[in-house]
Amino acid sequence: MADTIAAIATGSGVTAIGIIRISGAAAIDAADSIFRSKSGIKMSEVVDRKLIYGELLGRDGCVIDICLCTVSRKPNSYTGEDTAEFHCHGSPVVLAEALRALMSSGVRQAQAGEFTKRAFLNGLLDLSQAEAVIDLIEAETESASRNAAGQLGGVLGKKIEEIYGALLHLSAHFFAVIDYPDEDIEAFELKDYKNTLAQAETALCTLLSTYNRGRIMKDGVKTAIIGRPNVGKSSLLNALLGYERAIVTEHAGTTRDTIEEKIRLGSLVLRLVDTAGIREAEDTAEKLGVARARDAAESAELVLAVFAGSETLTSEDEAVLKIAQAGINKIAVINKSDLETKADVSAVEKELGTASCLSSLTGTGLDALISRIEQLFEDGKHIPSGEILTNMRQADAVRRSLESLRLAQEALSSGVTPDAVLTEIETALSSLGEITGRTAREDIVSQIFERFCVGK
Ligand SMILES: Nc1nc2c(ncn2[C@@H]2O[C@H](COP(=O)(O)OP(=O)(O)OP(=O)(O)O)[C@@H](O)[C@H]2O)c(=O)[nH]1
Ligand SMILES: [Mg+2]
Repeated sequence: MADTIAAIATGSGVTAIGIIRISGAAAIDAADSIFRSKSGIKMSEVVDRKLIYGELLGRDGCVIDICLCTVSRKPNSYTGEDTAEFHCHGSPVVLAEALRALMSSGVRQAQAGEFTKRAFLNGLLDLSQAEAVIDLIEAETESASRNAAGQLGGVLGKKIEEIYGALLHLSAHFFAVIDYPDEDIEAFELKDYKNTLAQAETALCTLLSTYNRGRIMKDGVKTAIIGRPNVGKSSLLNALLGYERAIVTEHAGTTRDTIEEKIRLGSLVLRLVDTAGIREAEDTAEKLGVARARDAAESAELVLAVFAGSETLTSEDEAVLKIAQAGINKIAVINKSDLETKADVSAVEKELGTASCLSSLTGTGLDALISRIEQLFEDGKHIPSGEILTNMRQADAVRRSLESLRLAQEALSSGVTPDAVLTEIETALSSLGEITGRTAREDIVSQIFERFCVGK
């Protein structure tokens, strides 16, 4: 039997309410060991999910808080085990002392994600739902939180299980045909098989096609701000952030290293990366900085190529144009619009399309740039409810499953023996099972829960 664990479930620091969770066979006895209800009733005698008012006791038996306690017995609890919760005043000192008192009654400190891991191991959540818990906690936008809530409710797991079920049925039939060739089992209905495989492929393709939006929704849009020195890249970063994050000076070559900051634009999160000015650098540090700037542009979802409108274009600007052209999404920014325009804006627009003219100094034109970025990445304001794939591990499993399904279809069409088709279907099933946790390896499951916070 798993041992009994406890943790402070609420955030560190002073809060209005602080919650301590306990889970395991000894949870309710442990709760009774540090709690004295006002009415005199023991928590072991209280019905599930009823809040009981009383005194919380420290290791020396003295009262350390007046709080509420509730219990939920297995299997009707978050973890599927007996659980107890204290709702205390949110003093870190009180919570830490209560936890120590629990430890001295034989309960141990929970590891990161251990409550949710127990819920998964006890079959209350599948792995996609467990992963949605952390996605929900970490969601930075409304879309991301709604999608995670849908997945916590089982939307993704259900979708995967439907495909899994159809393939499993197919596989069982193949096995029967191979293992009992003389039995009266429905003959190979090739057309049905092809249909099932094609339907599974379409469903997985549709799911995988949501991953790009999902990745952006979860991790934000990596946005590289590039340009030659002194065009106002750091000023643009600061203007977008609304505070002086990066050092700005009139000297070319001020920014040496990349600087990354997140901002929220409506339903979008941008991971802005300010970079060193692109030029033939003399010293090693600047050379490395320029290399990092190029790397940032290469790996970015969006490149903001900044030019100084107040100066004529240079060969360094040409280099920036080339780098930006290779980007997946790019917007030319003609900065310093508060000064007289000397740059050949049409030359920039010929390469990168309509430019956004703005002044990082005065803020003019900044809102228009922000709207453009939002339009580029927002999906018609559609708020998802769990149908968007946001997780790299899950996307990879879908990809591998699709690959196996394609091989299975090829094998079926080319008329090879049924066992070759079956092998591919089995591989596809195994990959799909990783998403819900049917077939996920133990080390991978452990890795997933290590990402959680303690107390969840
Ligand atoms: N007039 C005007 N000056 C600006 C504007 N944006 C930036 N500047 C000035 O341009 C100079 C360079 O700005 P930075 O933001 O440091 O330029 P940078 O591209 O980050 O430069 P490096 O880090 O050296 O590559 C500073 O003196 C800024 O005050 C603008 O919109 N208008
Ligand atoms: Mg700079």
